[in-house]
Amino acid sequence: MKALSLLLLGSALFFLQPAAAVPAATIEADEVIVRVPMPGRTVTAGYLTLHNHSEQARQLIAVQSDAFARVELHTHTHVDGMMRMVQVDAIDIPAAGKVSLQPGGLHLMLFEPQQALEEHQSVPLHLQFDDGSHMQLDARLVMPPRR
Ligand SMILES: [Cu+2]
Repeated sequence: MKALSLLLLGSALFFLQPAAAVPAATIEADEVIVRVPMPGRTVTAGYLTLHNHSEQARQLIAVQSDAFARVELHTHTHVDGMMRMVQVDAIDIPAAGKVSLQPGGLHLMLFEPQQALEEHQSVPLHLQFDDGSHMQLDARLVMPPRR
């Protein structure tokens, strides 16, 4: 069962990242998604998990996308009992570990879509790391959760 799900995960990743040029060979990304902006909104969030297969801690320092005017690295923090989003300079990826960007925590904040964004399409993401390496990904567009 486990072998089967790993196999399925592997093929899903291959499908999601067909042309991924990955000079950052020791970093691997999965579960790469961007939410379709809510109607009338020009900002949305993106999530992914980064695995560090090296023995050195690494940092994600910047993300760009041709599909958005600007992408920021954000986290959530509690300020006076309220959840607030704040921009961060970098996201740590521990040595031989991983970091997950997910709702309520670290995330990508994507501003001003440059094209129409529809569910099941994908948008490119270009990730830059602190050691000068970089990674090109395709993020799957998903609908935001209903409230
Ligand atoms: Cu944010």
